[in-house]
Parts: sequence; C-alpha cells; structure tokens
Amino acid sequence: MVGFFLSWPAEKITFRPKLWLYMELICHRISIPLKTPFVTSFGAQDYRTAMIFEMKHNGITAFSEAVTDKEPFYSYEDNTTAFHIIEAYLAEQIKDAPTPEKFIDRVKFVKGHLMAKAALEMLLWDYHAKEEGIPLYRYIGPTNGKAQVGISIGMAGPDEMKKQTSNAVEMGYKRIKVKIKKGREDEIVKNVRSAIGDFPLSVDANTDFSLEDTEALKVLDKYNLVYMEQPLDHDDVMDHAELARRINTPICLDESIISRDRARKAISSRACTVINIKPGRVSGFTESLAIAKLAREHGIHTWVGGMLETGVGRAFNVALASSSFIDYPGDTSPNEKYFEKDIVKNPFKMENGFITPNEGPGIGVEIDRERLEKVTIDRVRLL
Ligand code: OSB
Ligand code: MG
Repeated sequence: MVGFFLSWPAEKITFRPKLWLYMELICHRISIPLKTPFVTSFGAQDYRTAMIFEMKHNGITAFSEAVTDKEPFYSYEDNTTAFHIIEAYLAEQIKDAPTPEKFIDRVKFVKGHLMAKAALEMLLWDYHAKEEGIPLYRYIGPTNGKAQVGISIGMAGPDEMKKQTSNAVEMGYKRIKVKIKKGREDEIVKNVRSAIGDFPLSVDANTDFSLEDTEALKVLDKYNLVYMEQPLDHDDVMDHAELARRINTPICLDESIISRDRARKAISSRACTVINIKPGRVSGFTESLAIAKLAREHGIHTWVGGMLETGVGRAFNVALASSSFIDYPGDTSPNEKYFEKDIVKNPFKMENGFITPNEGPGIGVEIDRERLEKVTIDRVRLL
C-alpha cells in the first residue's frame, strides 16, 4: 500500500494549480493549391501541404504554421519528421504556456529539428501577445510599423519570366528575386535584366552550385545584383567565404543560417553580407530577433524570407519584417500571389511596396473556418 502511494506519478495528482486551466493543441494538416506551380532548383511545387497548429488555453486561441512541407528538399525536415518530433517530444513542453524563450531552453534536449521547434515557439509568441492584448509586431520590440515587400519568382520560360518580373515592377514591389539553377544562371539573369532594366534584382540558387562553379557564378558579376542567395551547400559556411573572395556579387545566406551561432560564424568568416531570416527555419522569433540584432551590430543586411506560407505563417513573417532591426525588403508577398483563396479572412494587401501588419492581438488573423475545413486532410489532437 505504501509502495503504491510512493509510486503514484506526480502527473496524476489532480489538484496541481495549473491543471484546471484548459489546454488544447490541435494540428490541422492541410493541402492548399498554389495559383501557379513554384519552380526552384530543388523542384516544382503546386500545392502547399502545411501543418497549422491551434492552441486553446486560458480563453485564448493561438495559431502557428510549421514551414516544413511534404518533402525534405529545402532542408532535412519534412512534415512527417516535424510532426513526429512535436508529438513525441515538444507538445508536452507547452502545457503550461511557457514564454517562447523558456520553451526553447526546455527543448534543447532535442537536437536540431528547428522547424518543428519553431512551430510551437511561434505559437507561444502569438499566445503571449494575445494575452497582453497587443499585436505581435509591437510585442517583439521596436518597429517600423510596416514591411518593405519584395517578390520571389520561380523559374519558367524566358517570356513568362519577363512577363512576371515586369508585372512585379509595375505592382510596386521593392525588389525582385528570381530563382536560378546550374546551367540557366546567365540566361535567366540576362533575360530578366532586359525586362526590368536596373531595378533591384537578386537571384536564389537554393544550393545548386559548388565552388567548382566559380566561373559560372562570376559571370553574374556584370548584372549588378543586390545579392546572390545561397549558391552553395545548405550547411556550408566555409565555401561561401571562399566564393565571397572570388566574386563581386554580395552573398546572402538562407539555408545555412540556422541559428545566431551560425550567423556569428558566417559573419566573422565573411561568408555573407546579407542574411535571409526565416523564423520558421531558425527555431522561431527568439532566434530570429537575436540574428537580426547581431547582423545590425555588424553592418550585415537582413530581410525576412518565406516558405510559401498560408495566411497564418505569412502573418508572422510580416510582423518580423516590420521590425526596426530588418533593413531590406523581404519575400513577404501578399497572400493573393500564391493562393486563390487563403485560410484567413483578412489577407494582406500591398500598397506602394509596403504591407502593414495586422492590428489585432497577436498575429491578428481571422481564420476562415470554412476554407480551413475544405483544405484539411486530417486533424490530430496533441494535447
Ligand atoms: O529559398 O527562399 C527560398 C520558397 C520555398 C522554399 C524556399 C524558398 C522559397 C521562396 C519563396 O523563395 C518565398 C516566399 O515567397 O514565400
Ligand atoms: Mg532562399
């Protein structure tokens, strides 16, 4: 009998003070069609297959989106690995709605899986901003009150790319980035330059090149690009530092910057002068803000990238892109660039190349439940 009481697990004691607080965590697995296929050096995408997290606690409903997709082509994480890590290790760590910083500290025992961690870390930012009753873009610190917007354009035939890039200039975007791949780099940039003149232009290779391709990348020097994004390996810093010594186009790192520590190493080895910050890639806003501040201290430019997020993830990106620590236009196009009908009722609109973050508490999105239902594959309750 005594042994029975001694082995009674602490979790089963029903009068622990926090327990009466209702906590619900749901993962909505959705698949939503893109208006047009998005083509990068790692493949063509015609659907965004996303995991949307919904947490109900203390009368507050918070949302977030994992940036993983069906396949591990951008990074090693995909929806299946992220779901597994969240279900098996991370979900229980948000039961008491800790601060995002505390959550990140708690989940250090899980190595890597930063996209899985980011999904819950950002959920906590939305939750705590809502608890304070203030919009996320103010909750995170000094703000410009609006985000400068650039566009990311996938690969297509020459005429189509001319059309899309000149339309983007017309629409007021502040910077155009086009995807390139090995063998098409010169042709694509030459073609696009002929359509948009000297408008701010960058290229994103999504790791398709190696140092052996230096000559081909050096050819791009003549196009006066604002920067070249992630030409080399996804986890490399050293080779990018070497490439930076060999070419004149500034280098921007995306895939390689997974943390403030990696950013510090990239900056001190001069591997890049620009950083694409994606909160969903770097374990969330805590790390994103740390990277942005570090970059600012070292005169490194930063902007906020995207992963074809629905209105939920997009609202986080727009909030971060409005931070005073961010100085370059991001890839935060209005929702309508990607989706005929998004899962939010209040999509962003771009005016003169700016998007204003939502004023509602937290990310301020109103979920379109009917649309969400329509694109839902299944729903899993995790807490
Ligand atoms: O490398 O920035 C990237 C989309 C999916 C995966 C990786 C990238 C991208 C984009 C589009 O460039 C960014 C966006 O508009 O959401
Ligand atoms: Mg990129």
